[in-house]
Amino acid sequence: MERVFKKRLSAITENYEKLITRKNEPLLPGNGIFERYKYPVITADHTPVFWRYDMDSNTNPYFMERFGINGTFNAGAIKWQGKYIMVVRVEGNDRKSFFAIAESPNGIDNFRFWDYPITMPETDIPDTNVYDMRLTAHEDGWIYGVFCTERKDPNAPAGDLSSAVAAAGIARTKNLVNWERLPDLKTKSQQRNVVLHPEFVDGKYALYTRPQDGFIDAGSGGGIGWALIDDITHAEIKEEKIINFRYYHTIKELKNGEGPHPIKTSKGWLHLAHGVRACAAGLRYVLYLYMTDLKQPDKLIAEPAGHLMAPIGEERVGDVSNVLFTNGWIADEDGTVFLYYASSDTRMHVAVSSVDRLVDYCLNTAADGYRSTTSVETLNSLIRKNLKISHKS
Ligand code: M1P
Repeated sequence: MERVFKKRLSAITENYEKLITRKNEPLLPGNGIFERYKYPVITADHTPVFWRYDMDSNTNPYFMERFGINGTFNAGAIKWQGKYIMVVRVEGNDRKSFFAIAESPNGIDNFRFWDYPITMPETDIPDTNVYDMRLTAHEDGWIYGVFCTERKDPNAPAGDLSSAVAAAGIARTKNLVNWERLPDLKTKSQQRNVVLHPEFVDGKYALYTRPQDGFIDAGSGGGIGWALIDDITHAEIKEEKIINFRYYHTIKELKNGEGPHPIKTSKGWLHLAHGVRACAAGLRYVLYLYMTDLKQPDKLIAEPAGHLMAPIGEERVGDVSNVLFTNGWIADEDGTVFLYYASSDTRMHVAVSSVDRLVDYCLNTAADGYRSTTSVETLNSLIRKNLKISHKS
């Protein structure tokens, strides 16, 4: 038996080290807007062997998994003490998600989890499931984590075991280890995809919101909202307005949601979001960009038509297939942008771009005209321009 234990321990540890230290490579030439990378940056197999296995041969003679990890996805991100940090949504085989930190020296590979997951304090009403944390290093000096806390709907009729209520949980930290849990965001509707803006606006905290009719259905919510908050330690939405609307026959017809907090650029705030539409295969989640005014972060100034990224290849398949979702990106001092995205609620990937390139994409890509005819007009003007250039040369 000892032989089985040792053989499996050594094979699994060896595979794990190989995976963690594997060099990632850009997929070139790409589309000029960003480069995808060949390998996912974090998968369930990246979680430490000592999380998944009891490493004592007396209590685990077969060296079998004792704590299965189902997925590692929807990670918040931050550059902290020179390291690229992701706060990953780790989901166990028991369907419960929790947060755990993985760090990399370069942002594209060698992500390694810290020894322990985050112990997130609870409010008086225990969370059933927590997920999708957005990290904001706020100008008040705290690092905030705003995430979805899901609980069973207390008004669900007897026998209904799936109705749930989504709210925004708020926590803050100075060291990413010890977290202070603040009261959940008070709001009239259910909320998911709530994000804290990094600066005060009119002396107040500002939140991107996503009002929704039910746990799943964004319904009459209208799109990505905006609300100013007097006191983050007792956050309450008194007024909320929509700043990024949903439209018929677009990539965000059914739902949308802010990704990570926007990046401040000289031309305005650069926003990354997800959009959802329905099709015969189910829901299709894609990523898109938009920009808002530098002085008025709630005023839309540009939005290219359609998606920036949609699921391709292996990204299309997973626990919830046909989904790209993002809640983390890092803008480096030199303008490089590491865009972290999850595919199909299963694994994390990186795409690399720059602030200049993403702003160029936003400001110089045609907006949606909402009709086939307007798309053909946009294409024709590009073709005419290009053919003139090629006739000249
Ligand atoms: O399964 C896809 C995503 O669904 C939800 O996103 P949204 O609220 O926009 O529909 C979230 O549960 C998210 O975690 C998940 O990735």
